[in-house]
Amino acid sequence: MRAEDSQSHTEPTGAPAVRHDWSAEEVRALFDLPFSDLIYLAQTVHRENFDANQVQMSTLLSIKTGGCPEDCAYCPQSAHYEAGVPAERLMQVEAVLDEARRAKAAGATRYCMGAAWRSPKDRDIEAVCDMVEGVRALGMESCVTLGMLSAGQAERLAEAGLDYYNHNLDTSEEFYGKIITTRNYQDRLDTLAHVRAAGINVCCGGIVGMGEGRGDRAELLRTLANLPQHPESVPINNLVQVEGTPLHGSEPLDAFEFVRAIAVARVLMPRSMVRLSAGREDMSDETQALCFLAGANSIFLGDKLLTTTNPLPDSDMALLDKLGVEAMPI
Ligand code: SAM
Ligand code: DTB
Ligand code: SF4
Repeated sequence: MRAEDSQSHTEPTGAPAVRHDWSAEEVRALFDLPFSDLIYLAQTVHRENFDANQVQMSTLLSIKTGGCPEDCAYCPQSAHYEAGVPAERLMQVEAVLDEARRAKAAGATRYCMGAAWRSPKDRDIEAVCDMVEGVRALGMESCVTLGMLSAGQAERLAEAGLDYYNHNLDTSEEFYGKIITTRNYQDRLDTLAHVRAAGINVCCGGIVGMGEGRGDRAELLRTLANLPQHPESVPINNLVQVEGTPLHGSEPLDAFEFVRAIAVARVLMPRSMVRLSAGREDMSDETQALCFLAGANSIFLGDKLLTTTNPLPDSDMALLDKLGVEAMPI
């Protein structure tokens, strides 16, 4: 586990302080650095905190697909759009654990289970707790993403041994209203506070390439870095454009701009795992290598994300092998 144990400003070790007071100007100035300067800074911070040749691997499974009442403009699982993803019921525990065993055999150390809910019902939480216990019994870390949680639901998941809860802020508070109208930014922050209070590690990041500006990307990362405690995992997703969703046909983000977002996340949250998340299928090997150089140290392994495709594990292993990158142990 890579929880930050100390996040104070004055650290007697001489290690650079983990900060929570970044100004908008400071973060924007990082984004605006010459590319080589930014990568050099991010790689330096990365090496101060991690083995630079290790990448953590998580595998995703959609345990409850489609029919979601929320209107997230990027998401093929929203019932508001026709993206060809039919609504399904929550999977049975044993079927989930069969998939988790396969993921472990393929090299994943964390199993992430996602549900297309606005928020879970208490009886759903009980079924998910069985899944969490089963995944942990396999010797894997567990992560779930189920939408908004009450304080009590977060405590119940903690009791079952849940290691991580994923809940993304997605973008800046200002741009958020252009992407989702059925919930607000504060709803997201409240769930993150419940997860943190329950003692579960926080996995929180966002999506870039949704038509937002550099200022929105900077504000997203600043909001994450200025939380009372940095999320232990920070997934940076590049929008996967799915036909039928409102964001299909958006102008794709320049690859260097994506790498900049990874680098700024690394500099702002030096001890967090920065995950090069959705969108890798549309990236060249060289862009992914630049992301690792910029401080990304986690990926999703497996040919499927939730409903969309991801690079084949064999091709990922070949890339990591070419780069001399090893799997990070738990
Ligand atoms: N329904 C829950 C929620 O939204 O919190 C959990 C599942 S939801 C699919 C998890 C995350 O997947 C979203 O917060 C979003 O960041 C990411 N995501 C969904 N669709 C995506 C897409 N087309 N491209 C990139 N990321 C996406
Ligand atoms: C995250 O930040 N990215 C993952 C995980 N958390 C749940 C989800 C990506 C979903 C991509 C679209 C899909 O496959 O449906
Ligand atoms: Fe529902 Fe989550 Fe998709 Fe939004 S991102 S529509 S909440 S499944």
